Amino acid sequence: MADLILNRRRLLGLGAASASSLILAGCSEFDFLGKRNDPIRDFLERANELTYAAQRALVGDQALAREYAESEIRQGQRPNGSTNPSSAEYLAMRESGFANYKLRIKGLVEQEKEFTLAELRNMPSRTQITRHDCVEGWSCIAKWTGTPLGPVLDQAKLKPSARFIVFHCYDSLGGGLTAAEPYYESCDLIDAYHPQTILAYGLNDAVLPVQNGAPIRVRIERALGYKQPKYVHTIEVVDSFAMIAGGKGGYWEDHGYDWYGGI
Ligand SMILES: Nc1nc2c(c(=O)[nH]1)N[C@H]1C(S)=C(S)[C@@H](COP(=O)(O)O)O[C@H]1N2
Ligand SMILES: [Mo]
Repeated sequence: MADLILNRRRLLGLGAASASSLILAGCSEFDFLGKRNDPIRDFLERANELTYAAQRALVGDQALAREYAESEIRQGQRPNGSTNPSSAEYLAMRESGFANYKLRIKGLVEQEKEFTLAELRNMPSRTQITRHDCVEGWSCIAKWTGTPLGPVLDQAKLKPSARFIVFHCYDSLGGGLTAAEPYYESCDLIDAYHPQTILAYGLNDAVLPVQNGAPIRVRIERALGYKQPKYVHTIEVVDSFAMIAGGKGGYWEDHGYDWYGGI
């Protein structure tokens, strides 16, 4: 952890402020981010690295994402990406109202753990009204309820070598010409232990719907939409994600998106 923070501080002084306004200016036109070897995408990816360092330095490691008032919730959370996982395992679980769902925690932990949905719902909860920004150019303000991830990880006791948290999901994307690939995401320990990072099971005062990631989806409020994994079944604690799937830390990262994905 100390190493991680030190590395961030070392990244400073790279003139990030102008880079971050460039990112904002480009917000609604992100289609090219999926294309490899695109010079603008490459530039923005480097700029995003600066944003990553700059944000952490300027606002501190635990700055909160903005929270909104009830009156600012203007529409339901627009479902995007997978909205209806079709694996036999997921369908059977959905059929039983997720009664037999278990969230598994494995990897660099002292004690592997499994939590049922009821157990997660009985843990301390947090509710927050935040804005979800998708790189496709739309945003939604929604109210999320869940249990903070940090204390859940503490129950499994992270080993000192732990550096990243990987979230594995029930759904796969792609298919057609290429094989379908399971959705996954990852974050560092600072985001994992951020007070607004929750394992969400509620949306806008109702049970989290299937289209938005039932039974559990992660909210990492300072990150873009693709960093908010839905349908999470396993949390894997790792020191590197190089060996997982395409090695870039997430389904969309493997397809060219930036790993940090900060807003
Ligand atoms: N498992 C999984 N998580 C996912 C996705 C997905 O396809 N599968 N799509 C991501 C993207 S790009 C966005 S914008 C949000 C959409 O969340 P929502 O459907 O609740 O609006 O989920 C993210 N998490
Ligand atoms: Mo998205």
